Amino acid sequence: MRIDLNQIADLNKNQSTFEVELELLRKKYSKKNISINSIIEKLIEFQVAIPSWALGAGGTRFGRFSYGGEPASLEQKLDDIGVLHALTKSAGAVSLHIPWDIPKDVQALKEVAQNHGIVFDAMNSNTFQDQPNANESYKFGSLNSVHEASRNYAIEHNLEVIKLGEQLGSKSLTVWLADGASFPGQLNFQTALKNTESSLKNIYEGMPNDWKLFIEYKPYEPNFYSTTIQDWGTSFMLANACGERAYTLVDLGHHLPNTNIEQIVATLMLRGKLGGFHFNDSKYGDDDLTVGSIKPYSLFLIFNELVYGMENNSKNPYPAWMIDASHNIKDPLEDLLQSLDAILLAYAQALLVDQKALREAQAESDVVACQEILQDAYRTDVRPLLMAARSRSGAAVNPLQVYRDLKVRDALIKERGMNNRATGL
Ligand code: PSV
Ligand code: MN
Repeated sequence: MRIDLNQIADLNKNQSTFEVELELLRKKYSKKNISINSIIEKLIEFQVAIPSWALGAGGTRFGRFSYGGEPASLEQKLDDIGVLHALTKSAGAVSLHIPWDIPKDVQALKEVAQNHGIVFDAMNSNTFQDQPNANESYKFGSLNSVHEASRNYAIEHNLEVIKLGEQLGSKSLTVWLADGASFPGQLNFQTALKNTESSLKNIYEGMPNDWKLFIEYKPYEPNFYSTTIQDWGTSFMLANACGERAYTLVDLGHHLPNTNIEQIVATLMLRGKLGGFHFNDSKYGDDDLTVGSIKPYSLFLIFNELVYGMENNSKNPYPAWMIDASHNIKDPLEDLLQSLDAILLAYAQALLVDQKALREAQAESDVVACQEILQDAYRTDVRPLLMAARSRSGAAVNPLQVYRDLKVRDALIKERGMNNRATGL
């Protein structure tokens, strides 16, 4: 399945009313010396990696409801990302999870990706599941394990993932560990942490010099008493222990309720240690819901800190953006289109914040003005900005509508049938 770019151009012709609203925005923001054109440029540049495991039905531990036309191979997954990228021009990267997605023919796969304009972003290792015929088990941990053989086995797996990533042109490895304890007393916390640090250092040493290591944290699940890398502080400490090219990765779903994620972002960026970012949304835990579906104001506040950090913390690398969500009842591609939209909306709102006025209001401790400035940006309808960015980059002005108008899911079902099952969780 490939989207015909002429069809997108044709459908865009009926969607030009946003130009009027754009002019109004231009007028309003030129008074504040905020350039609408440079915001549109930034929106066009913003690329979010799609994880290879998000293209099929996700499911929960209580069941899974299959989706027709799911991609059965890695090539088909790239084709699906190709659809998202053609419609939005903001999904120009894929993040692979190994061993869910081991390429059969690396060269052929690179060609498929290139044809779709997709690059290979961070590689993800998986030491939270035992694979068939595995020599060692991760049941009681991997990089933190009390068993040296399990630790070495997990280190070796990460080094293999790096080798594969090198062939694909990736430049980073994300390590998320399920390692922890389900019951008190099961683990010696200090030994578990020391083992994790030493294993991560081994992986770090095995990375090429131009690679980055992203260390992801999560408070609980699948272990419900303790997780060895439970929070940003632990990840930050481990990243510092590993070296300059090791960073913390923030996944929006990996915080206890009401955590101030925007403050975590600011702290990490101040120290140049925010390397990667996983987008999703949640009500209770790691719910992996569509980005912006539950807490759009929080997402805006987080983007406000990301924008500030990208402009003021030159030591912090440009973060690797990825959507890390799961789709239980929605068409996965429609869900990803909604997530991409929500990410860009929050980014555009944050770019509209009058930073100069905000600094002045902060300096005068004018709390009311500070809130007004932030909320003025948040309450601005930025959809015309996204539409302008898409129209200029050759994407669909209204991606979801075009996806439906072109009956993409029906075409995928016709091509692949009803019973394919994508690899992943
Ligand atoms: C774990 O919950 C996580 O956020 C990690 O990023 C994994 O790689 C991904 O989800 C898929 O399980
Ligand atoms: Mn994640």
